[in-house]
Amino acid sequence: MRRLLPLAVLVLPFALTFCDNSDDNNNIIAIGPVVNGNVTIYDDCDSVSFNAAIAPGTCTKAGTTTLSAFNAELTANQSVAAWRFAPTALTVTLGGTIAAFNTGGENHTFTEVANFGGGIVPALNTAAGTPVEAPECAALASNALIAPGATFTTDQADAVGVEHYQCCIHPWMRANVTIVAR
Ligand SMILES: [Cu+2]
Repeated sequence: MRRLLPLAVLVLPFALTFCDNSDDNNNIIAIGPVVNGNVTIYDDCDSVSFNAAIAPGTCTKAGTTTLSAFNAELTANQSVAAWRFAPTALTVTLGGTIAAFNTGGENHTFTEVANFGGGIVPALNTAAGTPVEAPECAALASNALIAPGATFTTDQADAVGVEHYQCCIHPWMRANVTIVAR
């Protein structure tokens, strides 16, 4: 026991130094742990009818919604229920990110917008009742498309408040994210 004590005295100051550096690389004041969010992206496209009418590879899934059924529901409701984000409302802490996983068969985006608006497909915008394209969709980055099976992770939430996310292809796909202090 007598031999161990000097070693502990030597090691302890180093351990304290390491602990002290924990948040030097982060401008966000750490009060509690970062809570990130998860969103699942859903659609139900029938690959046969979608690929025949739009383009090969448009839909990679054997869903149950044919293109004509999709168009009929969109015309009737200005949205198609199976094309959605879940959840549509979630909370993350300051500094947190949101991982949006595409479990559907089509490309989608998870794009932060100041105000919900239309996307990049005029015909879908008209049918959805959002004829004016959101500026963030007009300026969509080439890597914003989330392929089936892929996950898109947002940047860190940098202010307390509510952030709006939408799909820039199917503009009725929306989520509100509340950012709270850590
Ligand atoms: Cu979409």
